[in-house]
Amino acid sequence: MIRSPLSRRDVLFGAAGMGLTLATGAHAATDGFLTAADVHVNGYPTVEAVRWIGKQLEERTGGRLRIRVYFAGQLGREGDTVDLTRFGALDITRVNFAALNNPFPLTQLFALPYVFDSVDHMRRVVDGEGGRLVLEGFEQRNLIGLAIYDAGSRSFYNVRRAIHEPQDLQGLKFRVPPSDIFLEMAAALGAEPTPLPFGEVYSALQTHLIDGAENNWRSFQSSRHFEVARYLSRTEHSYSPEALLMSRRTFDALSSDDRELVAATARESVPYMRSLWDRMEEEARQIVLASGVHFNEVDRDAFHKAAAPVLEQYVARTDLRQIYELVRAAA
Ligand code: BDP
Repeated sequence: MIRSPLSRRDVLFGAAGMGLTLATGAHAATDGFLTAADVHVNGYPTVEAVRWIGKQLEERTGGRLRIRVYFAGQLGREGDTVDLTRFGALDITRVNFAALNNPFPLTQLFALPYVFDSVDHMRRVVDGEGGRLVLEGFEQRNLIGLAIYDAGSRSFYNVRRAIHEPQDLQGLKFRVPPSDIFLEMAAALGAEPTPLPFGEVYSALQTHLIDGAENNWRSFQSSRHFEVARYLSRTEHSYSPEALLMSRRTFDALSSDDRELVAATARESVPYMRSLWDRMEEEARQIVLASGVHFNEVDRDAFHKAAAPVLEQYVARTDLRQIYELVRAAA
């Protein structure tokens, strides 16, 4: 079940309280627990991957370092958890690149429409120099980029009709994550974009505030959006990955051995997360299709063409050029 997300005020108020207990540094310094946030439900691959890191840390430090994961948006929207982490009120957050696009421009490239050709292409890029550059970029803003996880590809789903070509999106309101790229992309494809937090999409579909949204198989299923939106069209327009971020304040308060251990364990969690992802994505696909959701292929070329101006506008930017060249080289 979807929990209603905390209001911004609740989050900031709560954060102030947490901040007081953290005034001298990381949680780990006081009770051994690092706190981590995720908007996904218990059992989602990102939630499980962070739990896995916690278990490894616990074993390898004899219980000195552990992680407590607050899932299902208990600590608020993704953007809010990023702020809490920057200020050191939260130790770790896992968010999608879409939630980082506006405040952290280097994250934009990986969220662009049709910038990757496949999951393998995206994995090669995030594992290489391109991923490293993006992760390092967070340091200027008081965050440590621990890992990039992946999230498959995103496709459009809605309550009204099958989408075959971009013009079928016309007149329909689609929820997009709070990212200018997603807004521009949905508009370029002909939809009416409505930015909303992930936790509000289910009720927005039910009340017809929106006609649809877009996401990957696993999120479509675990959020139960598929119970309301019965048309899923395979646009695969974005492979926007996931970021695992740590508060720089927490990281700096660790001993240098612990810093190395945390960074290495987070890197090791990537293949673990991917094995969970591949299995759960397939399970989600089967659950959705067995429920009778109408699934259709689209005119891929027409979607590429309609989204191309958004891609071109971003890759022309000098700060994104180097990463774009790495993406093309790995294609
Ligand atoms: C999911 C991401 C999650 C985002 C969500 C969204 O895993 O982090 O919050 O999409 O669309 O795929 O907001």
